[in-house]
Amino acid sequence: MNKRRLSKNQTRRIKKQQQKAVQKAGENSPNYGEEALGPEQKGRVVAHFGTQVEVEHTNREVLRCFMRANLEPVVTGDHVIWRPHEETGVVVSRETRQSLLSRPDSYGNLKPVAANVDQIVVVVAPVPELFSNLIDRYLVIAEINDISPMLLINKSDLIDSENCNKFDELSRVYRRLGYQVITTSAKREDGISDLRPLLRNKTSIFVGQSGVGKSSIIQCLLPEEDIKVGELSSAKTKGRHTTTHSQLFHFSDAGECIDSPGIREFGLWHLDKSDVIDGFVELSELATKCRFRDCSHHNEPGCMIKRALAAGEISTLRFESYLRIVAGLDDVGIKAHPNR
Ligand SMILES: Nc1nc2c(ncn2[C@@H]2O[C@H](COP(=O)(O)OP(=O)(O)OP(=O)(O)O)[C@@H](O)[C@H]2O)c(=O)[nH]1
Ligand SMILES: [Mg+2]
Ligand SMILES: [Zn+2]
Repeated sequence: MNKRRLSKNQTRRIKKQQQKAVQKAGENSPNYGEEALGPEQKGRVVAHFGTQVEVEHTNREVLRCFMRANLEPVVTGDHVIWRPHEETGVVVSRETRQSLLSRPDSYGNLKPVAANVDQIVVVVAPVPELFSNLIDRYLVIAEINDISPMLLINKSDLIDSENCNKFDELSRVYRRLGYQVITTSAKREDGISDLRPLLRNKTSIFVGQSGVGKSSIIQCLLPEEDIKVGELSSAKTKGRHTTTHSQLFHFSDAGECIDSPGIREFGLWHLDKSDVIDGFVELSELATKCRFRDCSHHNEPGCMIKRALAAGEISTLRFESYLRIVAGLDDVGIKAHPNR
């Protein structure tokens, strides 16, 4: 369950956005009469395209569905009730969510990304180069939504004597914090058998920058699926946003994974300072012990975080990352840039 409390302003803003989305979906809904629709059935949203969704129902059959007018927005991973209409269907209601992963877009609107997700797999690679503190931004989102994160370093075939220190350090820092870190090469199919058991019985979403190989890894896990991956040339550039919508796939034994579109930026403007510190597992507990309740952890006496830093008990990189995220919190509505 979501353990954080939203401020009144945040709640108001989210409500307003939802109303807008409901209105938009309603405008695009066909107006079928009750008698034209078949009986109610259960299903799960496996893909989301603007105002339509793909719903998987019995026998893993997938059907394009419209939304009933005035229905709250649904996203990939949602369990829904739908009613058939000729070759299509209409989603008439949404079941309660166990979790919801949302993140703000570059215009400051909070967008739901996927629902009923248990695990966030943050994928990074030597190419494209990692946005500054992107991993920590994802970890904050995961921690405050109570969705367990893991870190996946892909393209291990591109790790060489020049960049290996950086990736060793990354693994060390995050393992020390208790996070699972795994290394793969989708190209050589290395590490895939280590990854597979970590995804069993869970719904995992693969997230990260465009071009890091999210779809390629899912293709290795599910060779029978036909998943679109980026052109070879884009591996050398920043990536081209090959995946355009979140899509849910099943593993043959148990569990699901969701491929999601790569991101360009990742603002955290919708959070406040206390949310951010909650997302830094090694800082949140210490912060409660600082002498001053409103300690900014800069220069105050009795700051436990400063003390732990001096004793080498916490990573300077992570602390700097925390400060940078907090410093960018006031950029509400401004196009947030990850390198701030
Ligand atoms: N060398 C190498 N290249 C890889 C590896 N995994 C993926 N690639 C290449 O990286 C490029 C991008 O891969 P995708 O799987 O499309 O990346 P993505 O993260 O899904 O990108 P978006 O859908 O745009 O978010 C493609 O050219 C892949 O062939 C790997 O392990 N090693
Ligand atoms: Mg992709
Ligand atoms: Zn402090």
